[in-house]
Amino acid sequence: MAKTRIERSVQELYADDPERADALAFGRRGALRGASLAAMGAALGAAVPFAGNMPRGLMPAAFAQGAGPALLQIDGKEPLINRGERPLNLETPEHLLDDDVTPASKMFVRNNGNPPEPLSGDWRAWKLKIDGEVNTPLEITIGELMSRFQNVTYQLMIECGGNGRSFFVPETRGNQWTNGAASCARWTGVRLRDVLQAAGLKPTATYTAHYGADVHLSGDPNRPTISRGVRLEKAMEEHSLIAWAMNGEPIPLMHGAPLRLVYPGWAGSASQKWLTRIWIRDREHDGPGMTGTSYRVPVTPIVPGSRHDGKGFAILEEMPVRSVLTNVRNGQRFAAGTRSIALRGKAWAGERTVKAVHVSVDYGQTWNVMQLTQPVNKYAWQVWSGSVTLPSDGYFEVWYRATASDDRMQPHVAPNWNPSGYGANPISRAAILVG
Ligand SMILES: Nc1nc2c(c(=O)[nH]1)N[C@H]1C(S)=C(S)[C@@H](COP(=O)(O)O)O[C@H]1N2
Ligand SMILES: [Mo]
Repeated sequence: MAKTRIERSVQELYADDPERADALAFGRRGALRGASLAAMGAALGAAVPFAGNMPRGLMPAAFAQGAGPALLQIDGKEPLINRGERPLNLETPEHLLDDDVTPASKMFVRNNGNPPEPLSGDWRAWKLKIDGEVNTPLEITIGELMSRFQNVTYQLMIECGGNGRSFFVPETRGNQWTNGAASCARWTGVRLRDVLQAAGLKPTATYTAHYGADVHLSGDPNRPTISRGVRLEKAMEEHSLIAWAMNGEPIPLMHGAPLRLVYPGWAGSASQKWLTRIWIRDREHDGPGMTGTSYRVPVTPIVPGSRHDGKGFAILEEMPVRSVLTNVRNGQRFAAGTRSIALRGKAWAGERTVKAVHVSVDYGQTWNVMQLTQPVNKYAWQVWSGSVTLPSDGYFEVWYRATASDDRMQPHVAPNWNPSGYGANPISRAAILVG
């Protein structure tokens, strides 16, 4: 009879040394059996009905998140996941992405520096400068933007380029986001292209460069916290906005009051908050956030964990396909005898639409097709829903994955490892316990 010695709890071992835990639990035959199966069940808190399908080399979802994340509550917000206080970075717990339109109270916060002081006086007097490769540089107030150009409202995704970063192996530097550095609020403003056309683009106009009023952590007023830009094609896209309102209200301070850019579907870092200046350049912008490995990804795969200066990398633009589960939390318990669970979530795919969401509760042997709404406009997320049936009580993992209109699907592991950790969108997983 094969013997498996488990010298410490499986859970402890997974936390400490996942590879060794895996080798011990799965043994040479690569399947959970005998004592290791019992130990796994004990650690997970229930029998594992689909243990035979449990893949070796993948940490059980119940262990993957470690201890519950630390929360932080700031004014006007629900408690969000604390990803650092200086600068302030808050992640939305996945289950708080359940609203069709993300309210300000649940929106993730990503700051590279310190937000400016709250405005006193009329926010409509805030000035935006447009200069560089234009015929008529503009200095225009929000009030003038409102009256001179067509006002539009769209529901738009803003997603941090590093969303999902914590799924990279090995770990990369940067905020260890899970899936919650994403929002989909209703933004009101004017099209950037209308304003650029009013300024008159010179034939040399190639790229935008954005500046905001937040303050570099060093305190140096002349040092931008972040200054990214986009190719002119994206700036001229009809959903690229200069926005002054979110969900029908003035933009909250943390989200860029009183004026910000919104470039939906692309890395959120281009969506400059506290916007003061758009410099039109005759070449690719080279401000902080545009060089080295910052918002840049390998064109051909590099060795995970290797050092790289970013030479030959491409600028991160469109975000990849991703899904979130919003009505069930990782680790949630259900009453004994529960055999059907309703599930609901969101999915989005950068520039594209999502064409399918699939859910598996047996480690990927069978996939259930979920229902999926159409986006309310381009760049809005889609709502998925459906139900799964369970054969018995026990420990299960809900795996959910979206497929984009170009047939790209969330992969089994975070793809294209890169030093700063962009674009990680592996199949998402939530542990559930029945009984
Ligand atoms: N001025 C300024 N704009 C900024 C940032 C910043 O630090 N300063 N962070 C960017 C990044 S990296 C992201 S992901 C989004 C986050 O927007 P939110 O904080 O409103 O959710 O804002 C972008 N705009
Ligand atoms: Mo970001």
